[in-house]
Order: sequence, then C-alpha cells, then structure tokens
Amino acid sequence: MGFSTTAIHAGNEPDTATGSVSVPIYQTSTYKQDALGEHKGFEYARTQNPTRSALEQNIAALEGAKFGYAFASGMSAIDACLKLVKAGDHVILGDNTYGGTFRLFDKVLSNYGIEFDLVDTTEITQVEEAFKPNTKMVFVETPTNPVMSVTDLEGVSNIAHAHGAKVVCDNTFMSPYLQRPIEHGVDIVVHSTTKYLNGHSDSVGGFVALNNEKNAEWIQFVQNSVGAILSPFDSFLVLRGTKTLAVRMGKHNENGQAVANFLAEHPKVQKVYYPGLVSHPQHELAKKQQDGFGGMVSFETGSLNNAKKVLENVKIATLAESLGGVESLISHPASMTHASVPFEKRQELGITDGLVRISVGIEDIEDIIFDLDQALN
Ligand code: P1T
Repeated sequence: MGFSTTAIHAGNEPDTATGSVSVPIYQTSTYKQDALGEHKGFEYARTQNPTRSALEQNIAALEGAKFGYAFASGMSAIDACLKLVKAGDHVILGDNTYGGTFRLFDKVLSNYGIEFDLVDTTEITQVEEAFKPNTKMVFVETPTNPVMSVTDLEGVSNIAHAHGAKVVCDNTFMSPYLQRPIEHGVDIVVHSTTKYLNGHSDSVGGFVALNNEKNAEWIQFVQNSVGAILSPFDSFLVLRGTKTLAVRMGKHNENGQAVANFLAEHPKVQKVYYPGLVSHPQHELAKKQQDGFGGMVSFETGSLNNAKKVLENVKIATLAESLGGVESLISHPASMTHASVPFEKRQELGITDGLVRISVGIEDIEDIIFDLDQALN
C-alpha cells in the first residue's frame, strides 16, 4: 500500500458500534464490565482508549513500525524512551536537539544517574569515539532544530548496534512522509505530534514507534504507569491530521525550498540553513536518506537587532514558538526554543542572536516571499 492510502486507512476502521466512517472521540474514563473480569478489551481509559488505539495503529504503520504509543507531548514521549535506560547508563546525545530535549537530559535525567555526552553526530568518527562501556543509547535528531544538521542514520545505527546500544531518532522535522528512520536501522522513532503530524497548530502530543516487542512492552508499561497519555480529543485531531500529511508535506517541501532559494540570494541574509541547498554540508546525505527537505529554514541576519526587525515586521508569518502547522511561524531560537542551551554551546552550534527560524507554511509562496522580503528590507 502506498503512503497516502496507509495514512487514510491504517487504524481508521469504520466504528463497529455504529458504522461511523470517522473514528469517534471515545470521551470516557472507564468501560462497563458485563460481569466481574468480563469486558470488551477496554477497562480504564488511561490504559486503553479506542480513539488513541486508532491513532497508534495509524502512525506506527506510517513509520513502518509494529508498535506505536501516543503521549501527552513530544517531551513525555522522549522521556518514555529514556526509561529504557537506567541509573549508571550512558547516552550519546546529538549536540544539537530541540532545547527542551537538552534540558530534559541536563536538568532532569542527570538527577537520576543517567550520564550523557553531547556529540556532533554528523561526524561518524566522533560518535564512534564517544562510546563508553556503559553506553546504552544514542539519541539523535535529524535534521536538527534549528541548524538543520543531518546525521547518517544507517552509519550511526551500525556503530550503535556493534556496541549493543539502541538508537532513538526524533523524526519531528521530517514526519514519516519524508523520512522513515526504521528503514535506516534506527530502533525507536519519536515525534512531537504537535508539529507536522497534527499539522494545524491546535494540539500538543507525542509518539513513540518501534519494532522490538520487549522494548514496546516496556514503553506501553511506562505509558500506563506514568500516565502521560494523549487525550481522546487530541488523538482524534492527530488522526484527522495524518490523513492529509502527504499533501501538506508536498507543499511544505515546495515552499521550504523556494524560501531557502530566495533567502540564499538575499543581500541582507548572511547564511541559510536548509538541507535542500547544494551548499548544505550534508546535502548529498539528505538527498539519499530523506524523500524531501521539508519546510524548516533557518537564516543568519547578523545581529539581534536585525533579527528583531524581521520578526517584528513580518505580516503573514506569525512570531511564535512551534512549527509544522499550515500557517508560517517565525521564531528566534536563541531566546525562545533554545534558551536552555548554554550561551557558549549556542555560539558553537550557530544559534546566534541573529539567527531566525521559519516554519514555512502552505500559504501561497508569492505571499510568503513578499512578506519576508519586505521584513528583511
Ligand atoms: O512541544 P512538545 O510536543 O513536547 O515537543 C517537544 C519537541 C520534541 N522534538 C522536537 C524536534 C521539537 O521541535 C519539539 C518542540 N519544539 C518546539 C516547540 C519548537 O518550536 O521548536
């Protein structure tokens, strides 16, 4: 089955009670038992909910995974993955991730005895050198938020597996339409469904997809024990969102490339970060591993003052955190999404005070470019 057919049909079985073509929002906390211990497979709504199950089947199928679990946020999905390691274990963490992911390791997990090192995972030799006897996991984001570095998923997976470690990939920036990490050897895929999967900036959620049965049982056990589940209404919204994922991502790709090309030629822009530009250091790898370059573009304006002028003068793009919705959003990583990353590290990565990130929406491209041009000028 093709991607669009899977997106529209996987998990979306007509409702057995009524024939409803759209999966209903099962807004209930519990389920009637016909006799003690006799039920229809649903006991309590933290543990099982039919709307959530439909979404779990849907996104798992899109990622080419046997198992999938929907969480209350991208962060709770990432936290659930990190419950596959224990106190005393070491994790190799990509040196550029969403600021909240770094903060989770730096300020929370470190209190529970989980060791980690930040590694430039775009350099396979650096990944190889970072392994310790207690390394149990490699966690990468590709392309990264916000400087769009691309990691060779197959290369990293081969090294990690040779050391007996698991690989987790945050696939939020690509969505399964543009990249399916499991096909490249990755063990576990995480998402902030808040972004492209839901696609309409009206729900916060997360997802974990994987094939290993034992690890899947543990993720499900954590989902139920900790209880950071996606609500029935949010599950409905994301399930509605994935039906149009293919058409939306096609347009995000087109508009993303057009914005990157425009910015690369603009005299007020010093540097553009977009894997679809031939000048991007991992352009060839991105071409091989991804089915498109996506809608996220970052660019260097040279100073905080210049960045402020752009951010405060755009009229179609909205100054806001988040990404992946149909509307263009523009943000300042240094003070917004990556404020929790230490100043020196931000400079090293290119997250300067002049860096602006745009989540290119699916509005008419002429309008998006006109808007950016007038704000830059
Ligand atoms: O916000 P939440 O659904 O909890 O997802 C966290 C998260 C995880 N992974 C990546 C790659 C992300 O970009 C995010 C959230 N990012 C933003 C809010 C942002 O504006 O970058």
